[in-house]
Amino acid sequence: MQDGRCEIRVIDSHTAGEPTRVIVAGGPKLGNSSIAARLQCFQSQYDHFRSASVNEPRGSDAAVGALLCEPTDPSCITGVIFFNNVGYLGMCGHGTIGVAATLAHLGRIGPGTHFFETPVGSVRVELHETGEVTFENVASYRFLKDIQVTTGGARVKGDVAWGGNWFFQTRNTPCAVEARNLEVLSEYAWAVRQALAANGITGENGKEIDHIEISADPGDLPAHSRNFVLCPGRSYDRSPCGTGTSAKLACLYADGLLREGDTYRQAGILGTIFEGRVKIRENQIFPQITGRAYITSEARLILDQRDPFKWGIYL
Ligand code: PYC
Repeated sequence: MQDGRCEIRVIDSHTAGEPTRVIVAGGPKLGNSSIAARLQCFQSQYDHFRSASVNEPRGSDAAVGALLCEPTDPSCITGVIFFNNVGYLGMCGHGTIGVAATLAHLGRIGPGTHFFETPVGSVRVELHETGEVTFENVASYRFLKDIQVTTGGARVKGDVAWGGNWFFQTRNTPCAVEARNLEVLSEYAWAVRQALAANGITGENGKEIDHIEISADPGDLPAHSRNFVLCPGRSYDRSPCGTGTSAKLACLYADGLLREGDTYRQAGILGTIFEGRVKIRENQIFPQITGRAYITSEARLILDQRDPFKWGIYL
């Protein structure tokens, strides 16, 4: 804090429409423990930094933040902790692509292979000469198949799967999966999330299922399916969701509907597309997702101690 104010330096990008705000300087100092332990420290001691950087009035409900930190694994170029308007993420696919684009923008990486250390494991990131990015996610898997809940009298059936975050994957939908129906889709997905919680349906080890993915046929889009993904803070993913696509690929592979090396094109609610494949190692499914991010701004967030909302609108 200097002259009653402090500054956080950020670089903003969007990946297939979904924003990422990377904190490159001025973030909290979280020590040298594992990235998962540093996430706990961020959450318990510095949560106001999360709110200040992604919540209004500086951010938006859709913004995902990424705090860069020193990796513990020397083969990684950076550690990264992802967060959003209500809390923290294990991994973030669109965010990983955004971090790669940001590091390239800063001249810290060039085309080639790099590793990022996240709270749920290391991910391999390939920056292509074209500017596209492919990341190989942490091992992904289906945990529960054909789970059924009822909401508003309607039965909803789907799978619970891990793709770096916990997802409920369903093909049930109250309307066409198109941007004109965002409000109806959001209400429905929120009700599904609440019904899962009310029925005690969780991910492994009781972990909350905080992402709901509704998949449908892609219509005229050059894709295999189109999705709508509701994120933990009730905002929808503008991109096809990298961790959601990973969880979906794991389910498709488990059902014999996708083979190693096949390309699966996942469209999101805005019509933007991620390309996915799976790699199998030691009987585990490693999704590989390709997309592209664009840098939209470089900024210094100013936290003025006289400002009643210096830590964001923090409800
Ligand atoms: O791309 O994995 C993703 C993601 C998670 C939440 C928002 N985007």
